[in-house]
Amino acid sequence: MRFLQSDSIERPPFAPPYLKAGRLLIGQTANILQFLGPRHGLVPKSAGDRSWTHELQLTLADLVAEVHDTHHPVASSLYYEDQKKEARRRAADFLANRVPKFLGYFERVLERNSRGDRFLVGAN
Ligand SMILES: N[C@@H](CCC(=O)N[C@@H](CS)C(=O)NCC(=O)O)C(=O)O
Repeated sequence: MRFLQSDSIERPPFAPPYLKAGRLLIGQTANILQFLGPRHGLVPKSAGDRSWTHELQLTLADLVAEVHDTHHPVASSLYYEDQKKEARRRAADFLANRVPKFLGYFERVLERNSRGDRFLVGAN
């Protein structure tokens, strides 16, 4: 984290993870994947498919943030031990309502992918 506070970095990422690729320093998981995907042949070529892939990744980022918040429902800066009561309520609601909504969504995306229901985007 000290590295990210160095004055010599013109475009500092807010937090890990970040990717250093030559002279580039790229933060935010979805942004890192958007950079790596085309370079490693992991996304289709069309702009529409790439935008859709990125949309799904951003939705996954929303899910990850909600998972985090089950343990830090009052404040990220507080220890889990200091917000256990609220965490219990938040986790119960998360499991009852949010997990089915997110997983139901991704199930539908899988089913509706006309190029193969084993993948969210494209045929592989
Ligand atoms: N939206 C970011 C989240 C990154 C993140 O939550 N990083 C954590 C460590 S894995 C962190 O250091 N957060 C510091 C903070 O939120 O203050 C991503 O998808 O990469």
